Amino acid sequence: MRGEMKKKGFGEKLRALFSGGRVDDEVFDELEDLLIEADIGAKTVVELVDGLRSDRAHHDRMSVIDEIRRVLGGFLVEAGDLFSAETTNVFLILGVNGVGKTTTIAKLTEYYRTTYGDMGIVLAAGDTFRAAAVDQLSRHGERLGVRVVAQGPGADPAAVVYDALVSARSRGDRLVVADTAGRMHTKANLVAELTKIDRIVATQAANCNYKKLLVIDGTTGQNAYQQAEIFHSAVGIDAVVLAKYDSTAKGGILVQICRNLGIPVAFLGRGEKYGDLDVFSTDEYLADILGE
Ligand SMILES: Nc1nc2c(ncn2[C@@H]2O[C@H](COP(=O)(O)OP(=O)(O)O)[C@@H](O)[C@H]2O)c(=O)[nH]1
Ligand SMILES: [Mg+2]
Repeated sequence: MRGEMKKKGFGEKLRALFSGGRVDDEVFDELEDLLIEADIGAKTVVELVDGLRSDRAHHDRMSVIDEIRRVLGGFLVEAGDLFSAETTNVFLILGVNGVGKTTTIAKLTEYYRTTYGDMGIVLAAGDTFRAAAVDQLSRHGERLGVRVVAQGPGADPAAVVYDALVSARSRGDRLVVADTAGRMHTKANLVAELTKIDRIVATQAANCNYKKLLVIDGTTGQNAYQQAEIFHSAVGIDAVVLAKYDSTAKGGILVQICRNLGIPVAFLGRGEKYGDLDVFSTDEYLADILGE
């Protein structure tokens, strides 16, 4: 797989860096560059490498990797299980156009159905901006055998989510997963749209387990961080899903998101098939990016 090879690249570069047996300032400079390239964030990288430089104990590859693992592991946060068996769950799926929201919704449906059995899932076609978006979600719903609640093009997304919630309640469904448009025409506009939909859904879902999941595109690096900042300050994000992790070496952005914004990570999207979604595990993720 192309993505696997790229990701291994980081671990392999680390290995190459220490292959000469010497660990001097130049090696640490190159390590700094490598970590910056991986989108871990300048602040974390400088602290980490300064720490390594000043501690004479870190003079071989394994001790350096262990220290990187320890430091990054201290910043990454697992979201854990977002689903509540006690009540109706409403998951609002947010993110800018093209990051992988609709695909993630299909994968989440598959994941929760597999994990909790047939507890009743309904999808809300809240991306009402493009007719094609409703069709795309409807096709997933058909294939997965779950209901999709939709209204006409241009409908108010909050009204669609509300309909889906009412319908879920009347049928005893336990999970509503709602798509959104995430148009990034202007930041002010996006924030206004987000706060409106959040306010309405929060009111309607007052007794529900209401979670806001932000999908980010793993191939976009620093851009994904800026999106997380905007969405988090607008509505408060409960957890991040890193999509397209199969085709990127840029997964380091999660360190910045966890550390600076305090948002935990729920899932990694690793492909376009329904099963290509992994629950985020700090240990597995670090083993993956460090190539160990
Ligand atoms: N390789 C890969 N492609 C993905 C993944 N998630 C989504 N995509 C693709 O990214 C494109 C945009 O996805 P979509 O779900 O429509 O994004 P949305 O606009 O945010 O709803 C589609 O071509 C998807 O097949 C993933 O985890 N890995
Ligand atoms: Mg979509």
